[in-house]
Amino acid sequence: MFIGIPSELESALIDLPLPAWKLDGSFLAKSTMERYRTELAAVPRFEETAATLRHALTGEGGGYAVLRLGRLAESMGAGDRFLRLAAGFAAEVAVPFSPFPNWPMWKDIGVKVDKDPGKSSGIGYNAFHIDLVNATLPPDYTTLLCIRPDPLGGGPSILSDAHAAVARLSEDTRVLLAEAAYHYGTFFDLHGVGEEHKPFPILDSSEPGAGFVRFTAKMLERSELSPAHADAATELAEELVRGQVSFMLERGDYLIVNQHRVLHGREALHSGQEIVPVADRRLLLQLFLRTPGGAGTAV
Ligand SMILES: O=C(O)CCC(=O)C(=O)O
Ligand SMILES: [Fe+2]
Repeated sequence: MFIGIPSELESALIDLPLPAWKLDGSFLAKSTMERYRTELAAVPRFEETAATLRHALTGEGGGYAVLRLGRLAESMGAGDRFLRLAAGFAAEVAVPFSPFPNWPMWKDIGVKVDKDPGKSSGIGYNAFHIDLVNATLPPDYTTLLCIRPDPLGGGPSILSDAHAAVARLSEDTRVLLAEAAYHYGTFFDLHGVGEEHKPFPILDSSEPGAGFVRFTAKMLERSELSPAHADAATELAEELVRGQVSFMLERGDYLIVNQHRVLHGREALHSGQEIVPVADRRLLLQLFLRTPGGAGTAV
């Protein structure tokens, strides 16, 4: 699931004059999508790399990919021109958008030592979840671009095939997971992701292997659930861990996750974050994608 960039492609991308992106509401403007596509399609070996990426995300047994953009980040610096290239790759998968009206398209995930350690930008174990779990239309893809790994060497990413985990559970547990008995978090002023879903079922009524597994293991400690539903959710969380893969994102790695198939999270950062200057701490940039033509494309 690691996709390297052929050196021919790399050298051509370094000089590619992609313009600044424009948004139309919370979505990447059509004019930007088209301009990036036209520029990138003309670069040797781009189309085959984009096809490999799409196959990794949607093909049998797939669901996530890591594009290795580290040498590009090295030669270009991880500034705006690099972010345009990463957005160009993302736009080959689906339409980039920002659900948060007051945030830029790429949202910072830094490290905050005072935050709930288990939540985004916290220093602890970030348990398996899909992003925007309590929206009726979670983003089809979540993407994380690594600008700086943890200088102390912690925080590997974890990924797990959600439908495979569900398939290992008993029928009784699956029945409980299909009940609208779960809730998590707050929902305020979000765009392009539908309405608040509260309470929600973890499994929707679609056939096995299809639909979102609408789950966050963070609810186990932070939401009040009935004992039976809490037990079912705990079993799912355990199966996700049993099936997990884990790896460290390096500078310039671009992790793209198909939220219909794979749940993600992150192991704890290394201890001692307090003494790392804020400017040296781990930094990811997050971008969400919406599949064109799918429900929820309209702003
Ligand atoms: O820090 C990470 O690697 C993952 C963060 C994450 O999943 C999130 O903020 O939603
Ligand atoms: Fe996440």
